[in-house]
Amino acid sequence: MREKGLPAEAVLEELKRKLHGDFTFESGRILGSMCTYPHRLARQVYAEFLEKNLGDPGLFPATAEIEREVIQTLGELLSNPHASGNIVTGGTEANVLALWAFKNLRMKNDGEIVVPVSAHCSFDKAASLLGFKIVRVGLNNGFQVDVEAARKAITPKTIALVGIAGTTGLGVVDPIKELSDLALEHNLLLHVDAAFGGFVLPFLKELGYKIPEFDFSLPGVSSITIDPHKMGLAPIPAGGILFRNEELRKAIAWKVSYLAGGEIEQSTFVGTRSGASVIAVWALLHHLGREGYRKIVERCMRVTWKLAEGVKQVDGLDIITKPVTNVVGIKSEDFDIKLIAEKLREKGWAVALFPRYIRIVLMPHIHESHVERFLEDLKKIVKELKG
Ligand code: 0PR
Repeated sequence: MREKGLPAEAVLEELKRKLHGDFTFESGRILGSMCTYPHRLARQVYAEFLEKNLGDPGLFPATAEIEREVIQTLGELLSNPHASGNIVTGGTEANVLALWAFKNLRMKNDGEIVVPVSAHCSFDKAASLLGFKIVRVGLNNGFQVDVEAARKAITPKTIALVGIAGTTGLGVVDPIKELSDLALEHNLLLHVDAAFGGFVLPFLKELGYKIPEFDFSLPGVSSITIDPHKMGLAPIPAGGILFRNEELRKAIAWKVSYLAGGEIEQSTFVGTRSGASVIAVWALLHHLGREGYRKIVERCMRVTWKLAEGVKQVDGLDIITKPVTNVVGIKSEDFDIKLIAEKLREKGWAVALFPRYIRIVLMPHIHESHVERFLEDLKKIVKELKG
């Protein structure tokens, strides 16, 4: 550390220079991320209430009340105003918390969780932390979990099933109703990872898209992850974990008695945590409302169709499957997809590379003009590869 501090302006100058190398959402070049530029109001609110700490809610009871309201609103969005939960650091913490609760409720010596191969790696982290075994099951032609394979994977040690509503790779939705039936039939818990889809699917439904049920309206669903810092437009960190009822959440509740604000019950992984994040989510839910989120999702889907149609017209390329949400998988029978991704990155496009396809997420910061420029580069690359 330097002996004598620099003036604030000099520090800001230096930071601007140092951070120049980062991608920015405004550039429209970040095509492979599930995060986006936070909404202007959320940035303002976040900065204003930065000191609020939900790790000691006795000091900030009004902020704690705001969190309860946010959870209730998200619960309503997911067909259960009585859901119990927290705004956490992200989808990883939310998924770990759900499985932690399941473990505390059901695991004896060992336990297994049946998870689609398409699931996010946070489930592997959860298994490693919590000491249960993940049993991965394959997908059907629509890249959704194969429910029969899930059924066959159930053993006497199985505690729970996981379904995904908006997969990390392709944004598709597992047959959650069938998983819910399976969970009820075998007395298993069911966690739905809607980290991405939670802020997309309810609005697609309102826009008239045919969206299968995926939320608490299905009686077998025990918990849902829904992340405001993805399609909710909230600043990082803001994930969400909702349990069907208080009893499930209580399975991970810890009493902390010595705090300045008095004894509390904590059901998050972390102690000290951002109240500003939660307040920013509250502000967005109130400012945008259903109508605002519907408009955002509608625009994202328009851009998604434009990209999907454009890709189909490039000789040698195709989309993996018809987009269900604002995610497009680009594949090629003729060329090495890894090579195409490398060339796109050389041209300054930040795309995500999966084993068989390039994933593009049409987040709100991607406009039609960005898609047009991207398609031009894609065509150039394919032309080059053809020689
Ligand atoms: N569940 C699903 C379905 C996810 O897609 C993700 C992450 C998570 C859980 C975990 O969420 P956190 O990252 O909030 O813990 N999905 C994004 C992805 O893998 C994460 C991401 C976001 C990656 C922005 C890159 C990036 O630039 O794409």
